[in-house]
Amino acid sequence: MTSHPSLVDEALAGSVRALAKLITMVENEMPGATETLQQLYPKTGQAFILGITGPPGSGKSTLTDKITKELRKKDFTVGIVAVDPTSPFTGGALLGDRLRMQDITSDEGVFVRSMATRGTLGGLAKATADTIKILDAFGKDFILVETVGVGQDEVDIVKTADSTLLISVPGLGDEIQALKAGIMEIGDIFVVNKADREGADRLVTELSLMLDLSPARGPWRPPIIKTIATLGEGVPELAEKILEHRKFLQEGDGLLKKRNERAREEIINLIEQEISKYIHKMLKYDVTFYEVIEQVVARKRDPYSYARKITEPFAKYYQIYKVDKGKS
Ligand SMILES: Nc1nc2c(ncn2[C@@H]2O[C@H](COP(=O)(O)OP(=O)(O)O)[C@@H](O)[C@H]2O)c(=O)[nH]1
Ligand SMILES: [Mg+2]
Repeated sequence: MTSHPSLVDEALAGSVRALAKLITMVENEMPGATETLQQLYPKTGQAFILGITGPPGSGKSTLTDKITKELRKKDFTVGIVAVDPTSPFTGGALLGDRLRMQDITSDEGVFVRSMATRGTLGGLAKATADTIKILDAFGKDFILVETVGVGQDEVDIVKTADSTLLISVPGLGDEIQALKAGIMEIGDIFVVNKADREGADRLVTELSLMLDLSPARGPWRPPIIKTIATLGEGVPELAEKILEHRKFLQEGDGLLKKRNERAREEIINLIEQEISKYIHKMLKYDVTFYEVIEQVVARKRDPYSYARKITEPFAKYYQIYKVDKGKS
């Protein structure tokens, strides 16, 4: 397997097509994907990754578009990764949405990528993380990741962000309940969008109370910003808060801490994937495995001791490893 030096070189020279091809290749785990990521890895770590999450229809795509324009005014380059399958970046857009997006998609400083829907969300999280790395390696200053904030899997995607915007809107009825369901703590900046609607101020108050009640969150108190995304109202203030949070993380040890935690999880995931890849290969070619299955079903043996037997080399290796690491 080889990496794709030509694609990498073309993308580095500024070819948007090469960049898109490279992402497709890595997304689909085509041959050379890992080598490409290996090659690009030293160039990553420069971009600031901003997660944008909230319920469907809350205005994530509209805000992503407006925040991008604000960042472009400050001469930052921007990569957008839309994980939300209904977002207007995804081609299935309504005409109005497509027109709305047009000026950012024709801007050279902006690269938009929609993630294809995956069979498994684990796969989606990995594909998203890999896409972010590629955009990072190719010099985007900011990478905005739009994702629907509904389940644990989306929360996992948001975990790849340095900073997260949590969008809510008035008039959903149980919006606070929805936020409480596990995602409140991931918000670094709270956005009350559709502030042209009734109930926006009440929602701000409720959010503020909830933040007061939530357990110690450290020195950063998430600000709450009201926006009307369609009109761009409140977006300059929001962009300022984003830059403020970035500065806060960079000047303290926040960014390093987040990235250490992320690297730790990533390394462990990769090791697990490698090991499980070999176990699957082994069992695939092991003709006696079918017998084992039959015996387990017939209760002639138990699955636990078989699992131990297959992984025995790791257990042995661990004994050596333990002593070895203990010494040095
Ligand atoms: N009234 C109002 N409508 C908005 C606002 N922001 C977005 N919308 C509309 O809400 C709909 C959903 O927006 P979209 O950005 O696609 O939401 P997403 O599903 O969270 O990405 C669109 O029709 C937008 O034009 C706002 O601040 N006020
Ligand atoms: Mg959307």
